[in-house]
Amino acid sequence: MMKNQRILITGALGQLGLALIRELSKQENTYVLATDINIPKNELSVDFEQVNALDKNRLESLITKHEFNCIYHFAAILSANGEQNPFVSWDVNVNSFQVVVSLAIQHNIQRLFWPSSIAVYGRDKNPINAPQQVDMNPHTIYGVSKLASEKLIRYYHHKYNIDIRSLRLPGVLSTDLVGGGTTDYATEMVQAAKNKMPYTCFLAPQTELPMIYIDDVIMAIQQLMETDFSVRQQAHSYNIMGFCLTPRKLEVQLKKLGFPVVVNYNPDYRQQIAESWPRTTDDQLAKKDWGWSPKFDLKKSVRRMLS
Ligand code: AKB
Repeated sequence: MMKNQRILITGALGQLGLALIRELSKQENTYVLATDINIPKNELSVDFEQVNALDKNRLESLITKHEFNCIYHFAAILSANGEQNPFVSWDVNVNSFQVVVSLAIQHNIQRLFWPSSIAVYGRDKNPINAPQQVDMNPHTIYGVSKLASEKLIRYYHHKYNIDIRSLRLPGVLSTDLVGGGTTDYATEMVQAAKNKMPYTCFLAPQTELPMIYIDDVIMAIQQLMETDFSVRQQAHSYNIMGFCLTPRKLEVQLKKLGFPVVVNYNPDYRQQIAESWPRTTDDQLAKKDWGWSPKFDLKKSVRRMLS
């Protein structure tokens, strides 16, 4: 781990940011500044500034003031929301990446983390065990922007030797739901079960997608950020996944755990997005390069979310 970490987080009020803040707050010798375009609903355990991740001048003044040596860049518009306005989605997803990476190069930031997504795969993907490297033709602007940024990671790594670490994430189960994603149904259904409310699921009952529990994501991010890599190993967006889930499997699991949720199925445009993604991904490379091994299966994840 880097000694005296000085960390900047963009898009900090999303699912990943909030969980990472909780984890980083436990660490000694670590200063964290969380930033987001929105303001927090609840008090955070770290400093916060309201910043648009496209505002290069504002970010630069914060980098100069706080002398960060590490950035987690989470600001993004997710798959379902992205389809409402592809141009805005590209702007936020790719141009904020450009802003953050250019500042990181200019200010000698040692290490950056940026999450990619299974959305980089398209209809012509291998639906089962989707390989780490394969032709990719994403179906959403979110996937297109993630794939473009994956390519930029490689390019900037070769051109400027900048150390950007990345995971290609499946749907993430957590209690911090922010919204706008296609895999959000899982967190929404658990919330509904917890609150004894009926739930209308926007995906069909048998729609299979790869999923992961948030604690495994945070563990993976930390492992990846702390690994001493050879040059060859940097510049990958590593596939990782926990388990394969369908809405029906989740409904059954909730009932087994004593939460008799009533689920209605009413698939909408998000069904097409889900069907363009793989059902499972091959995460062998992450296992080989830095020892990835998930700890949470479906039952353990749902139990944790309900507790
Ligand atoms: C989404 O559903 O858009 C995200 C993702 C899979 O990247 N959760």
